[in-house]
Amino acid sequence: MGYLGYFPEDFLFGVATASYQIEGAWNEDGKGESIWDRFAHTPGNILDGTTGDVACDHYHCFAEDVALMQELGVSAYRFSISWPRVLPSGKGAVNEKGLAFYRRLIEKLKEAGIKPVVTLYHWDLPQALQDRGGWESEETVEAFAEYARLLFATFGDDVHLWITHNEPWVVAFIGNYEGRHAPGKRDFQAALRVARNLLLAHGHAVRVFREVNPKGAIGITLNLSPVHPLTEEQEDREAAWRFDGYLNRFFLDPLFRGQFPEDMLTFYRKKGFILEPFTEEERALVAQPLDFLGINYYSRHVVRKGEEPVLETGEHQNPYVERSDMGWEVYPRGIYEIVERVTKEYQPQTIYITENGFAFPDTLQNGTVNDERRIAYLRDHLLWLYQTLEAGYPVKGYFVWSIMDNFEWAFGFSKRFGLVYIDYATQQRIPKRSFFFYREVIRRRSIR
Ligand code: IFM
Repeated sequence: MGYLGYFPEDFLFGVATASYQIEGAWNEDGKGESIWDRFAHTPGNILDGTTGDVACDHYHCFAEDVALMQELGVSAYRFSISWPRVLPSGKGAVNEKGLAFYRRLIEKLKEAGIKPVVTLYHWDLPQALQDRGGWESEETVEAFAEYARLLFATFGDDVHLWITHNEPWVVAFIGNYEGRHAPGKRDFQAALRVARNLLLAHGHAVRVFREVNPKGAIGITLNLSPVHPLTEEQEDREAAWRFDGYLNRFFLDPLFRGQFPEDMLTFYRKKGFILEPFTEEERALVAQPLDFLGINYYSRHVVRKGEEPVLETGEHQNPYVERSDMGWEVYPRGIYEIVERVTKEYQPQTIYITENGFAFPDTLQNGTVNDERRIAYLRDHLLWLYQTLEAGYPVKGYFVWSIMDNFEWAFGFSKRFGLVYIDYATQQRIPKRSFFFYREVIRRRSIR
C-alpha cells in the first residue's frame, strides 16, 4: 500500500457516541419522553428486551468517561444532544437542568483539552412532536430550527463542529419504511416525506447557524457506502445504481446540487409515490455551502436485481468474506472508495469520518478483552484512510464508533462496538486491547 507516513498534526482523532445509546436517566431532571423511550418500552421492538433507560449511565458517569477519553488521547469527542432533555415538549419551555448537563460535559471536555463535536439530531425525537406527525410534519421542521437556535446561542462558541443530522437515511427508511427503528412505521411514502423534511430541517439549521454566527463549523453526517453490482449484467448494474440512488445520491445530490437525483424522481414517480422536487427557494436552503461533510463508513453493499418490493433489488451475502457481528462485510478499501467518489463528484470543503467501527461479541477474560478482530478492522481502515490523505483528498479527522459498548438500537445490548467494555450489571468500564491500540496510533499519529 505504499509508504505509510504520519497523519498531520491538526488531524482530529476522536471517538463518537449518541445520547440515547449511552446517557440513561431517561426521565430524570425534567427530561421529556423521546420516540426511542416509547419504542424501546414497547415489547417486541428490541431484540434482547432491553431499553436505554440506564444504558451506560453516562448522565451520571460522564466525568469518568471524559477521563477515559483523556487517557486515550483523543483530540475530539463527538456526542449528540437529547432534544427532549433540553426541550421536553420539543419546543417552548426550556429544561434548564438538561442544558446544565451538557454545560458540565462541555466544561469537562475543555478541561481535558478535548474538542466537543455535537450532533443535534441522533434519532431521539421528542415524543410530543411525533404525536403531531413527527418528521412528516412541517411543525417538526420549524421546531428543529428553534432547537438549533437554542443550542447555537447557548454553546455556540464552545463547540468545534456542529452536525445537523446523523444518518438521515436511517431516520427516514429504517424508522419509517422498514420499521425496525422508532417510530416503527412501515410506509415508504411516509419515509420519502420524512427524508425530504430532514433535508429542509438541515437547511433551516444551517441558515440559523450563519445568522447566530458562532465560532465553530457546521455540516451533516451521512451513512455512505460503495454499492457494487454482483455481476456485470445490465440488470444487476441498474439495480446497484438504483440502490446507490436510494442510499447515497438521495442525500448527496440535494445537499451539494440542490435537487434529488433525476433518475430517482422518475423511478419513485413510476412506482406511484409522491416526491416533490425542491422548489427554487428550497434548493437554496438545502444546498447552502457546508463547512464539512461527515461520513459514517462501515461496509459496502453488493447488489443484484431482486425481490425488494420498492427498489426491486437484492443484497448479495457472500458467505466467504469476513463479517462483523452486525453481519456487515469487512471491506476496508471502501473508506477510500467513498472518500474518493464524494470528493470527485461533490467537492465538499472538508470531510470527517464521523464513525467507523466493528461489532464483536467480546468477552472478558482474566479482566481484559483481547479484541484482535476489532484491532485489525481499525488498522486496515486507518491504512486506507491514510491513502486518501496521500491522494490529496480533504479528510481532516476520524472518529471511532464507539468509545464504549452501548445500546445498539433494535439490537439492545447484544452488540458491542466499544473500545471500552461495559459491564452493564456494575457499570464498570474496562478498556479493551483496541483502546490501547488506538492510543498508540494517536500518540504516534501513525499506524506504524
Ligand atoms: O450505533 C450506530 C450509530 O448510532 C449510528 N451509526 C451506526 C452505529 C452502529 O450501528
